[in-house]
Amino acid sequence: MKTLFQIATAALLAVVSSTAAEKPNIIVIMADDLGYGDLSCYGATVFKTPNIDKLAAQGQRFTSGYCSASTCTPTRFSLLTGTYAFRAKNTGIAPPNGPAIIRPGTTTLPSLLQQAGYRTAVIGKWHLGLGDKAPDWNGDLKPGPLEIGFHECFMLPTTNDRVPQVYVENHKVLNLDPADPLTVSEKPIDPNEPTGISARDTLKMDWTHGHNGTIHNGISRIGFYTGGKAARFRDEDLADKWIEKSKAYIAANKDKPFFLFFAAHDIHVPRIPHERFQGKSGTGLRGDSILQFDWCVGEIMATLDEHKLTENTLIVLCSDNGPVLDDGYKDGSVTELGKHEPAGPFTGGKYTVYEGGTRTPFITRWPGKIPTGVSDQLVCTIDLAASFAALTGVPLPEDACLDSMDVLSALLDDNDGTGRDELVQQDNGTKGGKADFGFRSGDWKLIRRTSKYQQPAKVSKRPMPELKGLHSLHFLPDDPSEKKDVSKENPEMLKELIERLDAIIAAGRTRS
Ligand code: NG6
Ligand code: CA
Repeated sequence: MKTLFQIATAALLAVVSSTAAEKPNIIVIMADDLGYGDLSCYGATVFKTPNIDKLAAQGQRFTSGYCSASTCTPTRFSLLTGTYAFRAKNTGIAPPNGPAIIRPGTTTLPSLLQQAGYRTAVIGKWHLGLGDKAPDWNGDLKPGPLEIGFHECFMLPTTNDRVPQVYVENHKVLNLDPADPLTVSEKPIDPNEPTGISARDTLKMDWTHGHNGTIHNGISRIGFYTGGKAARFRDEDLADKWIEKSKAYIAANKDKPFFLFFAAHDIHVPRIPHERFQGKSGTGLRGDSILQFDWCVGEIMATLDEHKLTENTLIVLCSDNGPVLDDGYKDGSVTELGKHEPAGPFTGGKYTVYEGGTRTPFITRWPGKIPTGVSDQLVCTIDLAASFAALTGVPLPEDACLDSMDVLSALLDDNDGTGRDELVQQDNGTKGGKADFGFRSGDWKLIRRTSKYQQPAKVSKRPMPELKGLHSLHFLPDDPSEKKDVSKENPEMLKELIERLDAIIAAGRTRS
């Protein structure tokens, strides 16, 4: 039984916290496969990203900003649920017919913001599955984003190298003609439909591995589909469509707090930016796609200016995993790379637990609230749920967002804010439910693999370090590129970090 004093104190605290809460618009811009070195504000010199550079100059640019995994689906799972993906089943790269991974009833970043009174939307790539057992392409595509906290969505169901090339608006495939139903399969459906193998000579972009299923827009994909012809889009138009929809969403919600998850498809394969960006970066279509992404960021910033929302909008720019060059298509990413370093000073990239796999661009801007500068605080995309809940005054349920840390002061402050002390990094985590782990603790980094096999990242002309065992230990200030295993010289530290990682895994949560 509570005493009157306790009730009065609780009521007072509630008033204090609700008045302390702020409700700026929040836009999370997540790039796809964008590496630490892919922006000129992070050291790229071969081409320039002026819009993102401007965003960074007006806010904080983080040097230890991470995503939680080195592939898309687990990072997005963790962004939205605030829980490490390795704790949940089936959080590896989602296939074309994969069901909804985040189940209705889960507390999510957008559901928390809905509680705070926000309008919420996701525009862009989803890649977290749709439907109860599988997507019902010709019916209602649910559960999906609308069942876990988004009021609206306009998106690409998985990735654009996976079938089908259609937009999903709320629960429906957009422009689907019922007379031409859409069928999606892992196996060939119609033997007469040309594929990347049977009609390889007709392709406008050849494949290097996988990606030899159904052909659409001259590009063969992962998987097969028939029908839905009127609903199919051109790859070249994706970014323009995301911007058109985002502009409309911002305009429609300019008078209330809104949350936009702008999930760009750039710079994932197939890298087919709009014709106006092709050939512009000097590093092939991969760099051209970075220019397109930069344009998108500029359009979002201009839209905020137009509606006088800039001062009242918190933007977080991040990536879903580190960079990759050849990810299945001959798109010039290797041959035209030149001296560009997609992972900056780091080793590895997408699919790896080296720093290059998860240490990625991370920028926050909120004019007047966030001082300008560079921050070395450790922050991660998984922390946005708890941090936005703290910002907007929404209490986190005990059993939700199990690994999301409130790093709001680090996101908003100039270096005196508090970031994380430690972070678990993972790969795609599909090896029988296990994952390769990176574990950063202060300046130390433990790498722990499940096998000696390490998918080569090949994102740099610099060679990957040679693997000697399942563990390695690195002291990042001396060895940012994780080339020097110092575990022999520091057996105590190695032991401590392995035990700590095991404890984090066993505890089932890290948020107290
Ligand atoms: C891999 C694909 C790769 C990419 C990745 C997902 C092959 C050989 N490789 O399986 O091209 O689609 O999945 O990328 O098919 S992610 O950024 O969405 O995680
Ligand atoms: Ca990705």
